[in-house]
Formats: sequence, structure tokens, C-alpha cells
Amino acid sequence: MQHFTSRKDVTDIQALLKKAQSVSADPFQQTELGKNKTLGLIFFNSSLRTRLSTQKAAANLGMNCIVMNIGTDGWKLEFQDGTVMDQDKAEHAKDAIAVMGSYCDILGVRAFPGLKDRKIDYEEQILNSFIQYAGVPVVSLESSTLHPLQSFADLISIENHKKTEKPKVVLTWAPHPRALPQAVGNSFVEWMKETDYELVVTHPEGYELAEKFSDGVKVEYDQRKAFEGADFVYAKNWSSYSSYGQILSQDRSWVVDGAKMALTNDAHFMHCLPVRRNVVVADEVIDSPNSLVIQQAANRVVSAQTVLETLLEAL
Ligand code: AN0
Ligand code: CP
Repeated sequence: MQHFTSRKDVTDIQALLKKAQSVSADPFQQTELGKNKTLGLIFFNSSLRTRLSTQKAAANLGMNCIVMNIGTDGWKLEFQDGTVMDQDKAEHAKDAIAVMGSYCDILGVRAFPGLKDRKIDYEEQILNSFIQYAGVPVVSLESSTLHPLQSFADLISIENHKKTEKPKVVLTWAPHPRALPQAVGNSFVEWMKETDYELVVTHPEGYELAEKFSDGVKVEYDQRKAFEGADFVYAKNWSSYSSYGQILSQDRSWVVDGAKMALTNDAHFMHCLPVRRNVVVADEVIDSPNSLVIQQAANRVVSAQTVLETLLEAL
């Protein structure tokens, strides 16, 4: 594995899962592996879980970790080539990224989409600039279109809690007052497609995920029908891909509540967090014993540590 930006960077998902189980059973087997190695975590956007869990994962491997909120603390970066830089951007990304790469053995980057221009967002300009100029392995801490550390943690969580070999997993859109990226949804289906689970996605019309990721995935527009017999219900809001970045529905009837969960096969509730309570999910569901949200967040350490371990072994 050269970089970790998508499911596609993983050659053997089963082997990665096996490694995750071993990391989970004893997080302190490899405390020397990262000795004298530096991980840089570069954030263009806010984070709680990704930042803390990846720092903790690095510490468990004996790695030094440096963090920068470049969105608030850094110089404004120019990403276009050949620009006459006489406006507000003080530094070119190719210089800044090469400098960051020179300080680090692995670089993580979080860069959300602008949600204005679909072509620009889906080209992954910032992530690809890191891959191009860093000179070291790059880990996505959530890019414009994908959130692989989250999806890997979600897969680990489902594997830990599934009661049948082929559980029914439902990804449901839920309302939200702000326009959010499609990254978590895209990434979840990208990873779930690699399993033999029964995957169903449910959302109002107009919220179809990008075909690039959702190709071949079953869509059920009737949320209640989708929930029938589900073993896992994963809730997430995303803005429209077809009417790019727009909020097409604020329909509160899409909230995940106890009445809907009663249609399932005693399903576990999942969400990547942060979550708006009683907009996306009712308190009665997220506070119930069936909720996995805290375990999912805890598995972010396992996910990050497994990925860092794999990258360190390949250095
Ligand atoms: C982000 C998103 O929807 O992509 C991060 C989720 C992990 N969520 C918000 O901005 C609320
Ligand atoms: N789930 C997740 O990535 O959370 P943060 O945005 O807080 O990092």
C-alpha cells in the first residue's frame, strides 16, 4: 500500500481486517515500529475524532505526530499552476506540501469539498496535490469525495457485531440543516461493495450518490421498506450530487426514530459522528443499547493504527 485514500489503495481487504483484529486485541505490539518517524496531520477543516484517534494511533506505534490546522493557521495556498500570485494567496501548494513532506515520513490531510463545482471537487485537487508533491505516503483524513479511515472503522464495527454471515446493511439519508459532503456515503458504499453483505441505500429522489461509487448498489426510495429486516442501519446526511451541493429536502419524516427501528431485525444503529440529535436520529435510538456510535468512534483508532502500521512496514 503506497497511499491510503480509497478502498482501491488496499490490495487485500481481508488481510487488513485480520491485522485490525490483532491491533484491537493488543494495541501495543508494535511500539517501536514508528520510532524516529514523524506523522504530519494537516487539517483544512474541523475535526474531533479523526484528529484525536489518528494521534493516538501514532502514539501506540511510537511515532512522533505533528498537527496543523492549515485552514485557520496556515498561509492561504494557491493550487493553480502558472498563476501570477499577486492576489491574496501567499504560498503555492507545491512549495508548502513539499516542505511539509520534508518534515514527515507520512502525511495525513483533511480537505472537504467546496460543494459549488462538482468537477473541481470530484477531481480531488488538494488530495492529489499532496500525493504529487509530498514525496511521502499520504493518508486521507476525509477528502472531497471519500472518508476511508471512517469506512474501514465502520467495516470493523460491523464485523465485530454481525450475528449472521450476510447481514442486511442499510445506508439511510437523513435530514440536516446544512449542505454536507457526500464523502461518508460514497466511501461507505465503496467499502460495503467489497463485502458479501446485503447493501441497500435509501434516500429521497435527487440524492443518488455518484455512480462512480454507487454503481450496482440497490436503492430503495421507501425508507420504511428499506428498514424491513435490516441488521444495521447507518444514517448520514449528504447534499445532492446531481443538483450539486444543494439541499433538496429538509423532510423531518426521514429522521431515524424508534418506530422505524422497530421495522428492523433488532438492528444496530450507526453514524460516523458528529450528529445532530433529533434531526438525523432520535435520542431514543442513539441512546439505546443497539447504538454503535461510540464503538465506531473507538474503532477509528484501530482503523488508523492498522493503516499507519501497514504504511510504516512498507517505508
Ligand atoms: C462532515 C461530513 O459530513 O462529511 C464530517 C463527517 C465525518 N460532517 C459535518 O460537516 C457535520
Ligand atoms: N467521524 C469523523 O471523521 O469525525 P471528525 O469530523 O470529528 O473527525
